[in-house]
Amino acid sequence: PATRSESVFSKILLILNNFKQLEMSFAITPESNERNGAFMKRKWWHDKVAYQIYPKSFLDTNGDGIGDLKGIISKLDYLKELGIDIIWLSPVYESPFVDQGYDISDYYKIAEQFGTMDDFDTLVAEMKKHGMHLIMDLVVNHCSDKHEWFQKALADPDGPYAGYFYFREGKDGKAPSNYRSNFGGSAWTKVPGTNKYYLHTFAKEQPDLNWENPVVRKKIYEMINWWFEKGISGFRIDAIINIKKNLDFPSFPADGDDGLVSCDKMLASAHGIGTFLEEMKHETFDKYDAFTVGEVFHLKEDELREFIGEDGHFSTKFDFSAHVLSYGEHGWYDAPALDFNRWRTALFDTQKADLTVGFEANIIENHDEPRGATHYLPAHARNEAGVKMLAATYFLLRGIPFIYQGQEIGMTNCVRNDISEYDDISTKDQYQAALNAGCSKEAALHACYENSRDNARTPMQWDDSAYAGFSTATPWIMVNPNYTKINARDQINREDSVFKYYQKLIKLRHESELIVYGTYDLILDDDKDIYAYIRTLGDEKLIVYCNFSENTREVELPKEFTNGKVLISNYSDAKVNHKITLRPYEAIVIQK
Ligand code: ISL
Ligand code: CA
Repeated sequence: PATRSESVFSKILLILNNFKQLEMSFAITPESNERNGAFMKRKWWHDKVAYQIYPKSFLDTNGDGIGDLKGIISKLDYLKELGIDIIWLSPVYESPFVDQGYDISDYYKIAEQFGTMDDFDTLVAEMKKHGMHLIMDLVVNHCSDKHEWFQKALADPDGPYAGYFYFREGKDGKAPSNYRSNFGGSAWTKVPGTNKYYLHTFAKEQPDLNWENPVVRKKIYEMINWWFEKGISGFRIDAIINIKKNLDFPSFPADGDDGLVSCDKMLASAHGIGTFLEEMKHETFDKYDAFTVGEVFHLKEDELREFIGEDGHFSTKFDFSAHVLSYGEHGWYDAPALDFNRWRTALFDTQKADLTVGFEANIIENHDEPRGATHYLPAHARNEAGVKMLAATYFLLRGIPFIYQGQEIGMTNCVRNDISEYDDISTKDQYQAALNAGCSKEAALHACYENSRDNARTPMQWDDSAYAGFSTATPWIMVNPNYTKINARDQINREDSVFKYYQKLIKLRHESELIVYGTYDLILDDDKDIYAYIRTLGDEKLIVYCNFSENTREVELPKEFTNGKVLISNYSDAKVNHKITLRPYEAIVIQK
C-alpha cells in the first residue's frame, strides 16, 4: 500500500507539474513577473502588426473614382511585402455615406460602390492565402436613418421599432435636453408629425441604437456571428463608449455659445456599460478567439483592467492619449499646438498604466486624424528622416502597432483653398464653428488644414501618374498634389525610403520577444527635445533615441549599451560609442 500511495502521490505531483509547465509555456519569462504581466496568457495577436484600410481611398479598379474591394485584393502582395499581419477594413457595408460608411443601412450587404459579397469572400480567401487576418469595423452605436429598423420606427413612432432607438417626448416644444451632437447642432431631431425626438450622438442621419432593448442586442450579436462565419478574425469597434446612456437624459450647463453641451457629458454620467460589453463578448467574440480593438475615449482610470485586462471586454483598445491633447476647448479653431513634453508624458503614462494590465493599440494616424508627418513633427523635421523618427517613437512601444494607409510612405496633410474642396461632415461643421466664433475665412481654413479628417482620406498615392495611380477617373476627393514626390512606387524602389524603414521595424518586431513583451522605461524625461526609452525583457535590452531638435545633441550612452549593436537608424552611418551624437531628427535603436 505504501508503494501504491507513493505512486499515486507521484502521479499527482506529475500532473501538477505538467499543469505548471503548461502554464509556464503560456507565460512570459518568469523572472520579470510582477513588471510585465507574466500572468498574461499568450494570444495569437500579441506579435502582430495591423494596417488600416479606408476602402474609398485605397485603390479604384473600375474607373468610377471610388476605391473598391478588388483594389484591396490587388494590393495584398504590397501589404505582405511590408509585413502586415492584420488588416482593419473601415466600413464596407451598404450605406448612404453621409458619414462615409459609418452610417450603415444594411449590415448584411456590401456597398455597391465597393463591389459585391463575392468580392468580399474573395478578399477573405486571398487574405488567408497570404497568411493575413481581416478585421471589420463594427458600427453598432448607431445605424443609418435609411436602415429598415429606423424607417419602420418613423412609420410607427409608438410601435416596436421605435423601441430600437431613443424616442423621447419633447419638453415645452423643445428637445428633451440640451445635447450637442459630435457633428454639431442638437443631438435630438424631431420625429415628423409628433412631439417626439430621437437621439443621435453623431449626425441626424445616424440614429443611436437602443442597447437597453434585448431584441436589438440579440440582432447585433447575430450579425456579428454571421460575419465571423465568413472567416473574419475580429472587429475594430466604433464609438463603443456611446452605447450606454444616462436614461434620465438630464440637461447640463451649456459649454458653448450655442446653449448646448457636448453629449459626452451625458455619456460620462452613464454607468454600467460593462454588462453590455461582457454579454457581447460572451455571445460573439469569445466563440471565435477573436481579436477586438475598441475605439475607447475617456476611460475612467480604474476601468482599464476591465477593458483590456486578460479577461477584458476587448483584446485591446487604441491609445488616444496623444490625440486628445490636440482637442480645442470649443473645436478645431482653438486647438492647442502640439507640445512635445505633454505628448511624451501622455505616451509614457499609457505605457506605465498598461504594464501590469495588457496591451494597448498604438497609432499615429487613422481616418479621423491629420497625417502624423504634419501633425507630430516640428517644421524642421518634416522630411523623410523626420518621418522615420516619428515611426521609431511609437512602433517600438509596448502594444500592438497600427499603420494607417499612406503612413508607410510618409503622406502628409493636404492644402485646400476653399471649404468646398472638403467632403467630411465634421470638417464642414468645424469650419462653420470657427466662422461663428469670429475667425477669418483664412484662419478657419487653416484650422481645417491642421485638423480635418479629410487629410487622411485623400487617395492613396501609388505612383506619379495621373491621379496618383489611384484611379483613371477624377477621384471622389482631391489627390494631394505632392503625389509626384511622395508615392509608393518610388518608396518601394528606394532602399532608404520610409516604406523600407517601416518594413525593417516590422521585421524587428516579428523577430523580437523583447519588442513585443518587454517592459518600458522612459529616460531623459526632462530633456526638452529628446524622446528616449529602454525596453527590457530578462537580460535583453534595447534603447531608442529620437532627437526632435534641429541641433546636434550629445548624450551619454548607459554603460550596458556601449558594446551594443545598432538595430535600425534613419542615418546611414550611425555608430555606437560611449557617447552618442544625435544629429537633427536622428533616431537610433541600439540593442544591448
Ligand atoms: O467623441 C469623441 C471624442 O470625445 C469623438 O472623437 C468620437 O469618439 C469619434 O469621432 C468617433 O469616431 C468614430 O465614429 C464616428 C465616425 O464618424 C468616425 O469616423 C469613427 O472613427 C461615427 O461613427
Ligand atoms: Ca471603384
